[in-house]
Amino acid sequence: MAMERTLVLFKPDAVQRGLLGRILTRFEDKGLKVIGLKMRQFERGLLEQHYAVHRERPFYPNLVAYMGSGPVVALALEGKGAIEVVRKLMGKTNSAQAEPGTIRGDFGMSFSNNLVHGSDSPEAAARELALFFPAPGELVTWTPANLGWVYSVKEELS
Ligand code: IDP
Ligand code: MG
Repeated sequence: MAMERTLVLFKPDAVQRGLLGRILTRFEDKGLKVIGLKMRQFERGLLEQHYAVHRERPFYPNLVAYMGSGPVVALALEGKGAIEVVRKLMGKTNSAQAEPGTIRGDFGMSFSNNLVHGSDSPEAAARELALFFPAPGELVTWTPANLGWVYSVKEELS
């Protein structure tokens, strides 16, 4: 499995409800490496681009308005198969149907206000990371002290 990078957003409901720490802990506890982190109230144009694949969907106008309604935290994560790992930790889009144990399953009830975004493919991850972390140096290359314990050095890191 390849080392991947993926974009996570803590949506305005996660910020307003004071869930940033608990949600970030899910990702850290799993062994994913944080390589970028920022809080902004993002501009409408950027959010429209981010969700451009959903432009024709009925929920699109509300989605863009909600994502621009307050501060959002953008997080870049790295790990083996990180894109799918993050999607699994998030749970199903409709929080009411998301499995207990997932972020949406444990903290949410809503379809739209579902706390987190995670890229859904390598192509989406590359596009979204470039949108939210455009400047050189915004993503940090570093080696966690416990990397050789999170993964098998012989089987997974060489
Ligand atoms: P995802 O976030 O699980 O990848 P997508 O289908 O990519 O889900 O939809 C993007 C976001 O749009 C969702 O996270 C949710 O906030 C919102 N959304 C998607 N489908 C609906 C819907 O049917 N009703 C209301 N909001 C929706
Ligand atoms: Mg999606």
